[in-house]
Amino acid sequence: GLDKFVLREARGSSVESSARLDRVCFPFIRSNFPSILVIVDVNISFQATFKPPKAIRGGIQICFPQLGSHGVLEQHGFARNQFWSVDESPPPFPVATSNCHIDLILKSSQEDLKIWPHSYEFRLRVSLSPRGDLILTSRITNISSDGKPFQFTFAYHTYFSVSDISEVRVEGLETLDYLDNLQSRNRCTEQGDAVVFESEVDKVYLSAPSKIVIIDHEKKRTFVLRKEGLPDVVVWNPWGKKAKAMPDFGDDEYKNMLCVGAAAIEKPITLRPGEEWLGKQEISAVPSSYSSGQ
Ligand code: TA6
Repeated sequence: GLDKFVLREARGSSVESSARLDRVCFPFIRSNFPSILVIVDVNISFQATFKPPKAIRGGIQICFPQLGSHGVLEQHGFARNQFWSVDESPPPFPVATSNCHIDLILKSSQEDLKIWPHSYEFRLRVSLSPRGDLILTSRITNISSDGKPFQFTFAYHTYFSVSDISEVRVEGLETLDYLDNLQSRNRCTEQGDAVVFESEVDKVYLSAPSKIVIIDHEKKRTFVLRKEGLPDVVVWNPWGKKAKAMPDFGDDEYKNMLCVGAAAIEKPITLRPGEEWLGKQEISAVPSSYSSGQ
């Protein structure tokens, strides 16, 4: 429950009853266990704008009901730019989650309905497991009374903090098909025995396995990302030229970040009235002796 946590803005004060989600999620610190932040270690740009309605460059952005600019809505949809409320009495969870959690809720506002005319309830549970894994579970319900289904795409756009992008290796995506956003979303196939980074990357890997590992050799650390209900994986690094063009991102910050996030993009989710969808992402950080076969 809320009393077990201190939720902090990245460089601001504690959040009490409502908050913008990109501010709430990270850093996310259990009051009697402040090293959680170090364990999870997501990246927030030093140039990030903390003033609404601009989304903060970093953390884990909740992209709903659209990822990127592929649709009529603003980039990554409106959910990441909204104020969410603490959900005091969420309905029972269909999957087991840790006792150490907070529930947040977003409902369609009159403003949202003008641009996306579908009534929804979006419940997000942010949990920490006893060993420090960070688990995000989203439940989205179609509560329309018009009898109509709606469709959406979704991503946990996760900025990992890495020591040197050129030394990072991502395993689990090799040989998969992907949509390349740098080539008009052309469908291509990944070659090689892991994904490594030498230039700008902006890809959506399709039908990815439920476990992806991000190996940071220099920090001797591996992030393990596990997912459910989210077939795709977004991978993004802007590299130098794009970084320079982004006002809320330092010129060299691309060297120390990598976005890898569970997503549902290629095949949008369809929800009929009364239906609920669940999408989960879990991140663990383990020492680098870890091998992806474990
Ligand atoms: O990774 C998908 C993507 O849409 C990229 O094309 C890039 O724009 C990135 O997200 C960052 O999005 P943001 O809106 O945070 O600048």
